[in-house]
This record gives sequence, structure tokens and C-alpha cells, in this order.
Amino acid sequence: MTTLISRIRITALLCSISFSSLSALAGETKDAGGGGAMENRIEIKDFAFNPQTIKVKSGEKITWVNRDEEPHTVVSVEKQFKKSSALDTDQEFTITAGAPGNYTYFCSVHPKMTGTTVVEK
Ligand SMILES: [Cu+2]
Repeated sequence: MTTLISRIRITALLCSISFSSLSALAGETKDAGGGGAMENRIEIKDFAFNPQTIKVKSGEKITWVNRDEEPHTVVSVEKQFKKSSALDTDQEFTITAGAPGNYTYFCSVHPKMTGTTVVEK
């Protein structure tokens, strides 16, 4: 009887130890993510999108930031996402990648500026 009780106690103790180390691990994993979801950044500089082609997963965010002194826009050729307003210097524009496919886009102020986001499942 005593043995049984002490066994139960030991089991309970072990359980609580492994439980707390599990949650510690989970906490670490969360922290390692560091400030959130995958960020896909495209810089607009010298009248070009950089990188010109970017691969992302559906559901991820894509952010454009204008590093030029000129205003630029981000407009989907096939209207696959809402177009940006004219971005001033250091202004950002973010979309969430939707359905898989190639999203070609351009700058409506300088239509020769083009880029592609390849959205994968
Ligand atoms: Cu432009």
C-alpha cells in the first residue's frame, strides 16, 4: 500500500516535471519565431523592384517599401490584389498572398517597372 502511494506520488511528480519542461520548450519555440510571421520584403529602389521575383507561400505577407525619392505604386496586372496608393519615401505597402499563382505587378507611375510574386501552396 505504501509502495503504491509512493509510486503514484513519483509518477505525479514526473508528470509535472515533463509537463513544465514541455511548456518551456513550447515557449522557446514561440520566442524563436521572433516578432512574427515570415516577412517577405521587396525594396523599391532606383526605379526597380528588388528582388524582381519573389517566392512566397499562400497566406504569407508581402511588404513593399519605397526607398526612392520618387513616388511609386504597386498594381497587380490582373487585379489579383488591391493596388497601393502612391508610396512616398520609406512608405510601406503590405498584402497577404492569396491563391497560388503568379502575380505580376507594375508601378502605374512608371509602367516599365515590373515584378512578380510567385505564390505557392
Ligand atoms: Cu514607379
